[in-house]
Amino acid sequence: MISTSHSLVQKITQSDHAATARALSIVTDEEAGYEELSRRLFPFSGKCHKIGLCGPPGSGKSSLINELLPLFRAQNLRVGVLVVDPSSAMSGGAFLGDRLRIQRHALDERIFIRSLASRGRVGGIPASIFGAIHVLEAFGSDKIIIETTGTGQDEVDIAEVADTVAYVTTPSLGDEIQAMKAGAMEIADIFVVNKADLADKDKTLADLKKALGLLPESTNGWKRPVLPVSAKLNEGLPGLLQACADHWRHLS
Ligand SMILES: Nc1nc2c(ncn2[C@@H]2O[C@H](COP(=O)(O)OP(=O)(O)OP(=O)(O)O)[C@@H](O)[C@H]2O)c(=O)[nH]1
Ligand SMILES: [Mg+2]
Repeated sequence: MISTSHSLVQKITQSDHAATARALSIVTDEEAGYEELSRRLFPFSGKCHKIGLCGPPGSGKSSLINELLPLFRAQNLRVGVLVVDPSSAMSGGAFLGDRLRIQRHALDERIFIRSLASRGRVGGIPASIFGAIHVLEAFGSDKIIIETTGTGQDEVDIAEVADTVAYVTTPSLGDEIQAMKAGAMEIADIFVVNKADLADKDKTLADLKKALGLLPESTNGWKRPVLPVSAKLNEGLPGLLQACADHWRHLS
């Protein structure tokens, strides 16, 4: 078993997609040997920038990832994507949609995409996400994007997992801002109003900025930007990428 995980890790570091997929199954399903594998993966951890995209179902997180991937690739970055899959908690084809939307990138050898079953609550982030991240770090990811509907009330907080948390809302969810859980407001480093091609965008932006004004200043001096974007029209994406990079620089 020891030699198996040794050669598996070697292959992962050579960006072998099959080995990476195999290792992800071992750590997320806690198959035999997962502890040994996790131990061997650990030295690769901690260097890569983890970006969490959270927000209500249908706000366009997967669509945004789909548009962000080519921008990361243009910067010659290697990217891992983990989608916390709500379809195990809700019936329906939510993940199928994600998959169809994102899968054209799966042919790119510098991009690795994987879904993880959510546990318990809808969008609840499974503890196995930490192991999955270690695998994608060994794969050489410069960025790991984690998509989840979960925010601050889940088994694992997205803020515990990601360095940068972007909260994605939309104009059509305007009322949601009033109802937005305090946790979600507080953990986000970047606010994204997607579907800015829709009417009501200005009201949503204003509501969000007002709500943010009521929050205490972030302790580390970071000013949380509110960014209108449209995944559909491919507008505002470079600004979102820049905000993620700025936040990462701010942290380090
Ligand atoms: N008008 C408009 N529609 C969009 C935009 N971005 C995404 N959509 C649509 O919104 C719907 C949901 O998009 P997804 O990307 O699947 O949203 P999601 O947040 O990943 O959804 P879940 O994974 O189910 O939580 C799809 O029908 C998209 O085509 C946008 O910028 N403008
Ligand atoms: Mg999605």
